[in-house]
Amino acid sequence: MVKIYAVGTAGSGKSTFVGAFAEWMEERGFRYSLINLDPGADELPYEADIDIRQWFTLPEIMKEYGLGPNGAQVVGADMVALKIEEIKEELERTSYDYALIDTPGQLELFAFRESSHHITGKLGDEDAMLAFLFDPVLSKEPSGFASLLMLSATVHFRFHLPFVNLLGKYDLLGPEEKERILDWSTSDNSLYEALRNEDGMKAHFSFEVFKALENIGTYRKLIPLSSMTWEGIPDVYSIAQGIFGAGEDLTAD
Ligand SMILES: Nc1nc2c(ncn2[C@@H]2O[C@H](COP(=O)(O)OP(=O)(O)OP(=O)(O)O)[C@@H](O)[C@H]2O)c(=O)[nH]1
Ligand SMILES: [Mg+2]
Repeated sequence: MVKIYAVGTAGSGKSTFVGAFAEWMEERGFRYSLINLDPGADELPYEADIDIRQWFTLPEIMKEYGLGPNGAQVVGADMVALKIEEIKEELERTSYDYALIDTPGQLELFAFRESSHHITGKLGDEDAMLAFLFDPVLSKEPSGFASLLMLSATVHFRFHLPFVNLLGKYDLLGPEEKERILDWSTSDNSLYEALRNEDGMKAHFSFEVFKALENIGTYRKLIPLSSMTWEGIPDVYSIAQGIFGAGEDLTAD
């Protein structure tokens, strides 16, 4: 079973992506499981087959441990890992080709806590990949875009799983913005030029960041994604299929 983890900064569109991907699969008669690992989720735009909130929610953790929302998020992230055996058992009751996994709003909890490795490892990381959503507003500025590349590289470095970078909420960007951002993602020259034109200290720092990115070799095409128009969803499916060869061949469609 191929597992696709939706990751990204708070509000980048992870949950909506999971919901849209599920609808897209549903329309094609594909079979999938939806897993919510975010105990802080209020309302989800999809019906989860396995929902961490069936065991605990953020308000419950806050109350039980006398914590504020941030402390409770940290405890919640570790508590998810403690439930992973049960999640795995539930998942194994299905024999679907795909599992779409929604992660907590705070990217750093998923990216930096050891419990996340426990989660991906237990669920099986040999057929798992990360779909990293770029926030479109942050992506509009060269330094914001470079920061997201850095963040995505950091997440990649932490997990060593195949991943795709997605330019989220693509429908919200204007034609010129779309072209500019996609250009930055494929041509290091154009990103370099854009960073150079940013002002003062920021430009110097951005340039150093740029050099680091260039050395790491994180240049890769961003896939435009809109959970509203479904643009990009077939691409994510095809990439997953290309890596793992699971599910039905889209080209046969
Ligand atoms: N126009 C547009 N809006 C989107 C898209 N994806 C998400 N949104 C909106 O962006 C907001 C945040 O989306 P969510 O899916 O909740 O984002 P999230 O990353 O799960 O948020 P947290 O879990 O709170 O971090 C919602 O109002 C969504 O309707 C998209 O592709 N296009
Ligand atoms: Mg969410």
